[in-house]
Amino acid sequence: PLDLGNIQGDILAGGLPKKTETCYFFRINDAYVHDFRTQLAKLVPLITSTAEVLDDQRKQLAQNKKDAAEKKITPPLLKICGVNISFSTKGLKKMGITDEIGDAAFDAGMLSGAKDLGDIGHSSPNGQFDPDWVPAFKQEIHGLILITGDSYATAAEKLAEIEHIFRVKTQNPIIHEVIRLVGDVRSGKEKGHEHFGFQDGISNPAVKDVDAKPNPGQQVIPQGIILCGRPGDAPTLGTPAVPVHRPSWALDGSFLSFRYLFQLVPEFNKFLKENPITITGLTHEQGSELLGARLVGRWKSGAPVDLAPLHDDPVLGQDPLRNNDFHYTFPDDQQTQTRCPFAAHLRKTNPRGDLDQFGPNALTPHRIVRSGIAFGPEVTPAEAATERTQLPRGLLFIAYQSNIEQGFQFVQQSWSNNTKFPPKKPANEVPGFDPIIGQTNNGGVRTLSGTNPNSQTTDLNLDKQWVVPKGGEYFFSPSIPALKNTFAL
Ligand code: N7H
Repeated sequence: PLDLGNIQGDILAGGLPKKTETCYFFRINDAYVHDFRTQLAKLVPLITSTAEVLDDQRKQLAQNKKDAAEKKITPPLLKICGVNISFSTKGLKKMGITDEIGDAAFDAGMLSGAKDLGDIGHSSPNGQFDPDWVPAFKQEIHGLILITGDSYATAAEKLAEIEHIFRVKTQNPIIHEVIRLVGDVRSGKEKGHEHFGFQDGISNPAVKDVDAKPNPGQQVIPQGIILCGRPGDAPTLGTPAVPVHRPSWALDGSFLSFRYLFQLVPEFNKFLKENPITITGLTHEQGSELLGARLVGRWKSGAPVDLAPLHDDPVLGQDPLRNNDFHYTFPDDQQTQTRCPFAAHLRKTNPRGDLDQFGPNALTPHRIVRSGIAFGPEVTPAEAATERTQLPRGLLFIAYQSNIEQGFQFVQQSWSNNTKFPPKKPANEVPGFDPIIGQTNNGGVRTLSGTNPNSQTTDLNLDKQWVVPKGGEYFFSPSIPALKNTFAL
């Protein structure tokens, strides 16, 4: 049976608690590979497990209940710090771990798949595709250390401890920092909202026997969709599907897809302002808000448009018993876009009832657990006034799955970028691009239909991509026993 003490804490049960998160991408120094593996044994005790994450959640809940009964507020018990580690295919090789892990996308690395993901770029003189990424993600990266905390001070202290283990600030460092990215939960009323202003972190699948009480509408998936070696660990694509073979150390590990995604917030807001949905009874501003909600599939409050089609309903948005309980199966939404455009970000990335025709498990292999965090400052008054981005901000996107081809890669390539998806639609109607993350290599024209519920065949021309990928990599986040017994020496 599954032991949650074996699993790294960012993968399941809501992930590492985070107000701030440092993503520390490193390369192992060629001269000290052996030292890396011996020092890894010293890092293992710092790794936070899912059992610890759950334990902290339980303590916090008990504290909240006690506070409510005693009508007082005590400071959050948020665990001071969380640490996880994962490795790229190059990192595994560097350590001398060469067993075939059973994931072609992981083996190839994200850079070589950037063209197929639709990232913007150009052909270099040698004919190869060169995405417009920051240089660090074109270098060799061996691993990623995640450090989460309740403040910069605690995260910095933990990072210093880790750097000390790997002699980073000495003459003979065991690892080199390739790039360090820091994400922050936004503050005040934007807490938990990503930079376009929408509540995030509402919908993740529940994992069988881990998430004890799934919310209504929350899909329960087999453990093996997220954890390697567990029931449901997906076979590779193809007919007939080939069963996946994994080395024994892969058990209870998960693949981590990392994306460094910039968001052009003032430009997105400008577009909404200039293209309000015109419906009798709505002001210009309400029409713009409605457009935003229909591009995403939820209002900024989190209320799904499938349940609240014309007006936001913040109480619904905050109610976990209702805000995920929708299936795009209302009679007026099944074959139409009355409540939600087919291409809305949510409908593209988790089409729920739209795939019912393919059986009850059609969606299952393509579910992922998202655990990202926003990065960058708030929009400045100058940016708002000029409607132009001047400072980098966006999302440090992290998704876990047991099969990258069927998980992150499938959602991005076969759903969000695929203008014909989802298939359940009237003949001749083309849903178009996911307006949030759908993309083409040339950054060219993207359209989607159905933004105006009263004119569903009309295409809306999206003037530019507001989410711009600037890098990323695939990693494997091993179980804690694998770290201890196979990776560390
Ligand atoms: Fe998305 N956004 O603000 O518009 N996403 N996403 N995402 N996303 C979701 O329901 C956003 C990205 C998924 O179960 C919400 O928890 C932004 C990538 C999936 O119904 C919001 C970026 C991929 C879901 C956003 C971004 C996905 C989801 C609603 C990039 C995968 C769950 C909150 C900067 C390839 C769908 C919630 C469901 C939800 C936004 C990226 C996938 C607000 C801004 C790259 C599966």
